[in-house]
Amino acid sequence: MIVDLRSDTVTKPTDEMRSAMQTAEVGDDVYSDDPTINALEEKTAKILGKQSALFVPSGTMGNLLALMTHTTPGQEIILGKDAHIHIFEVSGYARLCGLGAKIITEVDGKLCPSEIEENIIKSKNLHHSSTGLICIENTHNVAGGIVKDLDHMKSIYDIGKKYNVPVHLDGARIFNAATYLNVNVSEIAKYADSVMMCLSKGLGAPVGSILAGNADFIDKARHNRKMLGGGMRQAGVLAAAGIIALEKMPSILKKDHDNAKILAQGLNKIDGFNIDLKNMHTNIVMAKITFTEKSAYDIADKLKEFGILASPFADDKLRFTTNHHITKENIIYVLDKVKSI
Ligand code: TLP
Repeated sequence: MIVDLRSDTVTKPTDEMRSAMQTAEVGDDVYSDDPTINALEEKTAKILGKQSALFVPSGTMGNLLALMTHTTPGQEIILGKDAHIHIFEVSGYARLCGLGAKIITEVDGKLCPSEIEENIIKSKNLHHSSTGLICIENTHNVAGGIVKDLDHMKSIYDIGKKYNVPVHLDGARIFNAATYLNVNVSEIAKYADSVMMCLSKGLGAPVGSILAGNADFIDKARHNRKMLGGGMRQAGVLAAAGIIALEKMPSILKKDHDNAKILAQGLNKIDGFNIDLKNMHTNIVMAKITFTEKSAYDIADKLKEFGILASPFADDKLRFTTNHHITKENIIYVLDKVKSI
């Protein structure tokens, strides 16, 4: 048996997605001729409460387009030290967008609003650049799937408005955040000028993410997507799965969260594993490994012998991510094997 808890990106398309892919109407999306992509973009814009949306191959490209479209080279962005954009996107903000960064502290996946305010460049000065964007992440991956509440989102958005600096939300898992908060995703998205969300994670689509924002921003992002080679032609076969992901999959995320909680509670009872249960909000269990003689990498290797796959994030951090293929029985099996090692 294989229990793959490395990520929710490992999910395979459902049968319904596969049949929708087979029958999807397609056209050349670079000419805006793909009806299925157009339908997906319209549907997602509506769900997120934004004017417009753009289908992109990956979350990384969606974030990169947001950075590139909101800013001009030489500006600075403000983001957290553990932000996915900072640590998992190959420093694209510097290499491809020519941006500097003010990297600030994060506590429980939250940026401190006053620290954001301090780091915004407020006056014109020969020596300084200017602040082009504030980036936030909800749910926060490295912090263990933590959800930022709406008041916190608003407090950051208000600072952005005060200084005329746009806010971009890396909402790769915004549906997980909405499930936890029991709100519509638009309630979260309204506190950001642009939002990137992934169809290919907990929602189970094989490929694709969405960037959403106002119409002018998305027109410019579409142009930048072409420059990056992201004009995808007859990709309606992929968008068809994305539509099913949006329609059918959000309701199953609660089950993933419940399974993650059972796993976290069980692991926390095992010596050498420590999980911050009060911050167990969604489908990511970030276990702190407290063994001195065994690292997260050693434990991941050992678990592989039982067909259990997990992601070491550091010597002392092992990530388990539930997804729609994972059952409660799988979790019981994992806990049993972890105890045995
Ligand atoms: N995250 C992946 C890995 O890159 C770590 C994962 O397995 O969790 N924003 C956030 C918050 C993400 O977690 C990810 C993917 C992305 C953006 C990028 O999405 P993709 O993989 O589609 O480029």
